[in-house]
Amino acid sequence: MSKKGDFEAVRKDIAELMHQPEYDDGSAGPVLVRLAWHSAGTFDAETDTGGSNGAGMRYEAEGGDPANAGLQHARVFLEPVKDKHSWITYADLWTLAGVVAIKEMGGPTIAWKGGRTDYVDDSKLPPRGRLPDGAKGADHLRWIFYRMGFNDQEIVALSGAHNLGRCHSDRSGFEGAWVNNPTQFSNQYFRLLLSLQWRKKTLKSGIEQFVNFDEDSETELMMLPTDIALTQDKSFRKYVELYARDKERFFEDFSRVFAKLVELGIQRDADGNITNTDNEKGGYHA
Ligand code: CCH
Repeated sequence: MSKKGDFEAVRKDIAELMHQPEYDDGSAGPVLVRLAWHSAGTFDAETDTGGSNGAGMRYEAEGGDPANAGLQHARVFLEPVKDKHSWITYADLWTLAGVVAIKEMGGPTIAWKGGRTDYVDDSKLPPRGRLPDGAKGADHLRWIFYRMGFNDQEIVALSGAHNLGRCHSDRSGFEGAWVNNPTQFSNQYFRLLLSLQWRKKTLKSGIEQFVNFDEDSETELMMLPTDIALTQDKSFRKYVELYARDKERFFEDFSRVFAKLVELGIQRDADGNITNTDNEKGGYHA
């Protein structure tokens, strides 16, 4: 048990659980990043509902959303950290784990503040369908991400997280990894989007994705229809080109936009305390 508020101790323990030789590509990192993103990516600016505060994914209404299939693995990885530092809220733990995982996998430092609570306000619960559907196109991406308050450049920067991890046929139905080294954060995803020829492939399940056979590694890489849409839409493509040629710029923009993602729906006072949640009902004051 660490001292209440000792986020450094929590960061250290998250970093230590990253190495998981039996799991996927040997790292818990990618699925932790996806957990952070899905916990926050339900936000709707207009109704001020959804977002990471409240850690609603612990409950069936949100956790059982098919879009969240597989994220129980991430939550299970983090359970020993929660046991050890029981003062931390799940809402803080999940978002912090994403930030730590990105750094551990060679990505940028991302600003992060604690203070989220685990109090679930039923009136703020997001309905299902708030997360993006990989089978769709550019209009769908805008519809989903504009709702959270992101612009085209931010959508492309965030999509660069697909440098990490893979698709699982028993989770989303899609199959495979986007890049050859899916536990190393880089701008490879953008470079491959532009440099390889992607052809449509229909999986046995009937699901369509894009693939390229990589001669060097003798593995088949994949892209979702939404990934390919980033190269077909003029406004999105500009930023795919920028991030493919300028890794530093991608790291900077990704860092800023991921920090914004995990703060969606959270208002803070000058001291950093969250002001728009019922702190009396649980949680930790920053
Ligand atoms: Fe994603 N993502 N994502 N994604 N994603 C999947 C996996 C990961 C979409 C669909 C999918 C973001 C945006 C989108 C990660 C991070 C981010 C999968 C496979 C699908 C499908 C799931 C499976 O089968 O396990 C779509 C559509 C969008 C639209 O923009 C954003 C934004 C982020 C983070 C900033 C990461 C990481 C993974 C890998 C997870 C793993 O388990 O390896």
